[in-house]
Amino acid sequence: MPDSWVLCPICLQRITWDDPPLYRYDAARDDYVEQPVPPDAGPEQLARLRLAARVRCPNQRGEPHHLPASYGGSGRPLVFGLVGARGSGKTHLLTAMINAVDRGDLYRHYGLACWPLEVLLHQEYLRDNVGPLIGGACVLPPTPPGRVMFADGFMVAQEHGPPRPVALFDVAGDDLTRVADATAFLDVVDGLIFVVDPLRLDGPARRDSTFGAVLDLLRASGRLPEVSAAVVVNKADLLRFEDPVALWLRRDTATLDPEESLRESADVYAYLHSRGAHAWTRPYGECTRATLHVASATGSSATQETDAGDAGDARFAQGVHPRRVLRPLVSLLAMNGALASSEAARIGI
Ligand SMILES: Nc1nc2c(ncn2[C@@H]2O[C@H](COP(=O)(O)OP(=O)(O)O)[C@@H](O)[C@H]2O)c(=O)[nH]1
Ligand SMILES: [Mg+2]
Ligand SMILES: [Zn+2]
Repeated sequence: MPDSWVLCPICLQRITWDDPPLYRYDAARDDYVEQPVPPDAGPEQLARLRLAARVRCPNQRGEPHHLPASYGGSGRPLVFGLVGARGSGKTHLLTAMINAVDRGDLYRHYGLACWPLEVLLHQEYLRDNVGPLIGGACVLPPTPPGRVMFADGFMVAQEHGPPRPVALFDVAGDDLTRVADATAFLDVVDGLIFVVDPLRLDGPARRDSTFGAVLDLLRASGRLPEVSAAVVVNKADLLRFEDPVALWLRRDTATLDPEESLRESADVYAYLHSRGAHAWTRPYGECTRATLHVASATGSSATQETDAGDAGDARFAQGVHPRRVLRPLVSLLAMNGALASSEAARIGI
């Protein structure tokens, strides 16, 4: 009999899944408690118990985390991550994206039902990231270097389809190539969001070494053909006088249209080339399926509230108004079959 193991989407370890003990989330205690199974429970009662039950990941490193009891049967998780230089806006973009998912945009516009993969970690992410940025218009603190972090995850399901786990990782800056757990991440990643920082387009290097480094690692391990890419020109609010970037940023359509996706990709590609930023388009040329996007995580730049220059006090004085942040994720879901339709099949080809 083959070993029954699954990939934990949170710590990225292989874990054995052999009739594990059940837990349930107890809202009053705000924690997981063991879920006893009555010895005389019938199959229907068992099925009902399992529906809400959780299994604790046996990996002792890091925070304890729990997966849906149905996880063992739900197939390999989709693992997505953000790549880009420090300061390119990965954390803000991911936060705006998760906010959009959390308020139900994937279901409303694309018919994809979503629920949290891990209740406690999801609540933590809302409290530490989504609340301060979207609710408080605060600049989020820089991600500590040297880490590949599980940010949040969802179970996603199309009508009548089986649920699929999706895990999102916030990768800390330029040192992905030097971090030990980056290897574990790159060994299983399915889709990458490459974040282009327009502020670097004027710099002398006109490149982002993280893009090339990740592509080179994936090529070396033979995984490049399996990984899809969404290249995002983030902070596009800074480019509001630059056609066609500005035109795309103002569009507010939320449908999965391969024609439109191709036009946006072609425009962004041409824009990056016109700025001499060829290295930034590498993922488009090298990954089998890829799209290019325009987005703004926050809608405007942050301003310093005090004149003391305290980093902690920076805020978005005009409020936070994310633009087109969900599309890169929608494209990855389409390119990886979690969003399946005749339109989705033509995204990123
Ligand atoms: N104008 C503008 N600034 C942004 C946007 N997204 C992020 N920033 C700024 O970029 C800086 C770095 O963002 P962060 O998400 O921490 O970058 P990371 O290091 O790639 O995770 C922050 O100070 C933000 O204020 C955006 O969409 N527009
Ligand atoms: Mg960050
Ligand atoms: Zn785990």
